[in-house]
Amino acid sequence: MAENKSTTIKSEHDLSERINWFPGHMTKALREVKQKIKKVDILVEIRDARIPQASGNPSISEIAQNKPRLIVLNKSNLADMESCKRWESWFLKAEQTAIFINALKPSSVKKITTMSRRLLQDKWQKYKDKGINTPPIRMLVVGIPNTGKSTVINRLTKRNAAKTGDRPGVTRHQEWIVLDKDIELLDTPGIMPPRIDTMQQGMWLCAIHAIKDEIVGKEKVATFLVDFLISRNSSELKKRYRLDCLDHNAEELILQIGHRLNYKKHKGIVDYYKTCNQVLLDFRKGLLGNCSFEEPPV
Ligand SMILES: Nc1nc2c(ncn2[C@@H]2O[C@H](COP(=O)(O)OP(=O)(O)O)[C@@H](O)[C@H]2O)c(=O)[nH]1
Ligand SMILES: [Mg+2]
Repeated sequence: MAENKSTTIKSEHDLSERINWFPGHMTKALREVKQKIKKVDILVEIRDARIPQASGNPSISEIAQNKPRLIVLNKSNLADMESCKRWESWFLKAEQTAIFINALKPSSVKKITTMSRRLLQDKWQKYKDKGINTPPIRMLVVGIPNTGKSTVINRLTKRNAAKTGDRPGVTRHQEWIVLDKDIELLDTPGIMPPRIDTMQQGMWLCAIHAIKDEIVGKEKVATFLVDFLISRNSSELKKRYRLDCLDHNAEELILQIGHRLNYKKHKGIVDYYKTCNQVLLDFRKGLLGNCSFEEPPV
């Protein structure tokens, strides 16, 4: 993979060639996650609320060993609220437990422990009925890159530290972080590689930065994104860069944005790469408005 990393994908064929490399990486990553899963009672799968299904990894079902799974749709503060509502109903119908959170908000992250306890309630009740002392619930955070796994883990840990106050809040014994008397967290997340089935999914994953920009090239990711925002008639895009109208193609608009930002090279020519980079930075900070890429299947 390394040798091809810096090249730019020019066509769909080019991308599908790249997709073919993932299985090798996937096998190794999945093997590691599989080992971690063995140690826990519940999987907390962090996804991106802007692509609720394509930011998951279907292979997780195969290696989950029938353990309960909580799907956490993070970064909901960057997603379109109406779309989140549609997905909420979809997950309910599909009988998958999914919650929307914003990991930057402590109260939101708290939902994870509450739901985890609820998902294991019946199993733990059986222990109690038999008079067996209930073990702590052990959980593992899994997910593709950049979905917020580390942020979630840090928040869950901090919450506990704040609560306990006068004694060491985070008890580290080996690899477990004690979150509460009845709940423990494996301290390193299981990192799942993204699975790309289509060019469109690949581009969504690039937009949310689950795939490094270098794989596809910043220009291509930014062009895709601006195209998407044009299709949504994004007032935020227009406002942010003081554009007169969006009645242009993505390349033309990026050039206009470059002019507005005064990102120029010699002789006043727009620095296209720098402009694309800025658009991506702004989008990922939420400065180009809330948006969701994927809609629930009908
Ligand atoms: N806006 C927003 N940003 C988030 C949220 N959760 C995480 N981030 C940011 O997303 C980036 C990646 O988060 P990180 O926890 O490192 O992801 P990881 O690769 O899955 O461990 C960081 O810049 C976080 O600050 C969220 O709910 N909302
Ligand atoms: Mg991380």
